[in-house]
Amino acid sequence: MIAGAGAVLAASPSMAGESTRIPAELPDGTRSIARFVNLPGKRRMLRLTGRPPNYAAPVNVFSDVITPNDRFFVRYHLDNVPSAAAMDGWSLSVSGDAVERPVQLKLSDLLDLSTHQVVSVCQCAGNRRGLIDPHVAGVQWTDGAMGCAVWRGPALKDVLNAAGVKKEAQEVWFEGADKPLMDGTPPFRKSLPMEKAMDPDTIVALTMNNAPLPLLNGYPARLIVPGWTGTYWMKHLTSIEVSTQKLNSFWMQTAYRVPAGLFPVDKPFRSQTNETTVPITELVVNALIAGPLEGDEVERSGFTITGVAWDRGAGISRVEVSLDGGANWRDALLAGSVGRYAYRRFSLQTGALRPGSYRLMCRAVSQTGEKQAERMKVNPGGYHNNVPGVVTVVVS
Ligand SMILES: Nc1nc2c(c(=O)[nH]1)N[C@H]1C(S)=C(S)[C@@H](COP(=O)(O)O)O[C@H]1N2
Ligand SMILES: [Mo]
Repeated sequence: MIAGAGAVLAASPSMAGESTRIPAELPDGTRSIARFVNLPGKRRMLRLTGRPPNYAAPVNVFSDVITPNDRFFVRYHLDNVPSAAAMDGWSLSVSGDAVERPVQLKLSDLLDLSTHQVVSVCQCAGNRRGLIDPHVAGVQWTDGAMGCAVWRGPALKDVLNAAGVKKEAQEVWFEGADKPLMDGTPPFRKSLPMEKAMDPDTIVALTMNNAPLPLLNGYPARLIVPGWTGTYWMKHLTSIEVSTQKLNSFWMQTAYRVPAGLFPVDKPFRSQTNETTVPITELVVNALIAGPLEGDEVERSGFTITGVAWDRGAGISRVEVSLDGGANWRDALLAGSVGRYAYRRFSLQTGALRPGSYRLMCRAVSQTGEKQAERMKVNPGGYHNNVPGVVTVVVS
């Protein structure tokens, strides 16, 4: 007889292990090149493209609410990631037609400002794009184009105030150190509306999980925009402009947009809105099973289903789990919150089960009553996929 906790451990040997799976739903072209690889400062990440570097975390990483730095996903649009050496003597310029006096801030200047901490999910808008059927163009992400970390640094508003913000300011524009290699490739530039830029939780992070930012996650400084998709989280931040104008960049006006009205938000980004499309901004509520893993054999005495749920910052009110592909749902147990923008861990103890195959699913509801979509809200970018996924396990 195996008793108590021992039975749970024995029931799901791979829960503590690593997912080695390259999802079958990915398009063939991606499956044939996708590999789990180590890279500087990272271990066992799923490489989807090498140039530019795009690496997803394996799903077992999300058994914890904090994603370790060496398992945090990597997303770049441009090929020439700056070297750590190139960041020696780094400084940040704050200028634009809506500041009183342009300033050039050194790292020591940022360290002189008061430090703010936020625990937040960074999720690519295209997370789980590769699992959409039919496939749409873009990096064919699994569910690992996200992570949650403890970020620390000065509030962006304090950085902007060092230059003095004029009342006519409309947007804040951002640029990083990675520049296009070829003429004609649009530089990666993004902007925020004043309200989000002045939010005390929007920070210029200098550390991630109490360590310097990994190079591939934006060393030495990156923007943290809690509740908003990763595209605004500018890495290797070098230039900030406070402007009376909207930013006309490819990455604001063409890419990262969704059909107007498809994904309701609390605070529209008005200066970047047109009649047909809006920039993708606030996250949608979502949840993911991190264990057991697809294809696992589990004990008939029962096992624990665990995972994380997250949303745009309202907080998670409920997670339900199904063992039968969505026919019946049970409430999962929610662990304590580590922050409104962070992952919230959930678990469900199945109890004894008959032999057979089980289709595990989970779905979350936010404090405002936002629910996950039952069917993909089709959009050209394949953004905001929060349709519950299925993990199939076998009880033998
Ligand atoms: N400088 C720079 N910052 C960037 C990007 C980029 O290509 N260059 N990509 C953005 C996008 S789309 C995402 S999803 C996040 C990913 O952050 P990560 O690579 O630290 O996981 O960074 C954002 N910041
Ligand atoms: Mo992204």
